[in-house]
Amino acid sequence: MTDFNSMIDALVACDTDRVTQLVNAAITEGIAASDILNNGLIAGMDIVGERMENGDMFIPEVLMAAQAMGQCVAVLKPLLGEGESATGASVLIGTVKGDLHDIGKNLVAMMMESAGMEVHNLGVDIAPENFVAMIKEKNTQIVCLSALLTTTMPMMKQTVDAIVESGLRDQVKILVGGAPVTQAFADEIGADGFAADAGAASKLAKALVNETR
Ligand code: B12
Repeated sequence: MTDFNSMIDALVACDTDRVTQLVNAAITEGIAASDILNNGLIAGMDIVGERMENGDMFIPEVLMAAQAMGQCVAVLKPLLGEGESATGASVLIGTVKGDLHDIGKNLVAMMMESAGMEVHNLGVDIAPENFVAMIKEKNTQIVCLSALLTTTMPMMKQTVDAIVESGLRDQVKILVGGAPVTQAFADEIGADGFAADAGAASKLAKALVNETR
């Protein structure tokens, strides 16, 4: 029987082998990949975050937990498909300049890919001008900006502003997300949408693509 607490404990303990083993066991038991992700892995990362904040866990350990999470996400990836597709939509996704967090952004990319979108994942620490250059190169319809730090949220606004200045604003829909980001912030900086998790992000992207067709 799957016990999400053991999975959470193993992730918090940075025990990659154990957490991977528990994820595989849960899959064999028929637990939905999205439940494993939300109730096991993301719940575990939340505890890692709290410990980090309280000074009970340090960067090297947080990185190890993040790596363990990455390995499990790779196992879940083929199982996270999403039915209805938005085939052909070209999506750009990246973490804004100054920010190196990529786990959530990669999950969003993965959900969008499995929904049939053509996703160009630019990586982390992406400057506004690089987003602009890639929109031109990839003929993008949806731009997704991720930020996990309150200090890099203003870079989202700078990126939106750079897209406006480049004259490309009417061609793209801009989505923003990441733990500190809210709908109110998205409205304030002139983005087209916000979603709190990868599943909702993918649904929103599909809805926006269908709207513009
Ligand atoms: C793992 C981690 C790290 C790892 C990152 C490894 C990696 N490859 O990503 C490392 C160790 C490198 C790291 C470094 C730092 N971190 Co850090 N980190 C975290 C931690 C524990 C987990 C983040 C995570 O992966 N969560 C799981 C994913 C799945 O969730 P998510 O990212 O929120 O994504 C979901 C949604 O937000 C949404 N989403 C995400 N992106 C997008 C984009 C769009 C368009 C949409 C629609 C939706 C969307 O969908 C995702 C999936 O459902 C968080 C704590 C936390 N619980 O958030 C701290 C945290 C974000 N870090 C923090 C800090 C302070 C730092 C450092 C400054 C620490 C330091 N002193 O050096 C550095 C900064 C480095 C930098 N320049 O970026 C703080 C930020 C505080 C703040 N107010 O800004 C946090 C909150 C920890 C804390 N409580 O103090 N960190």
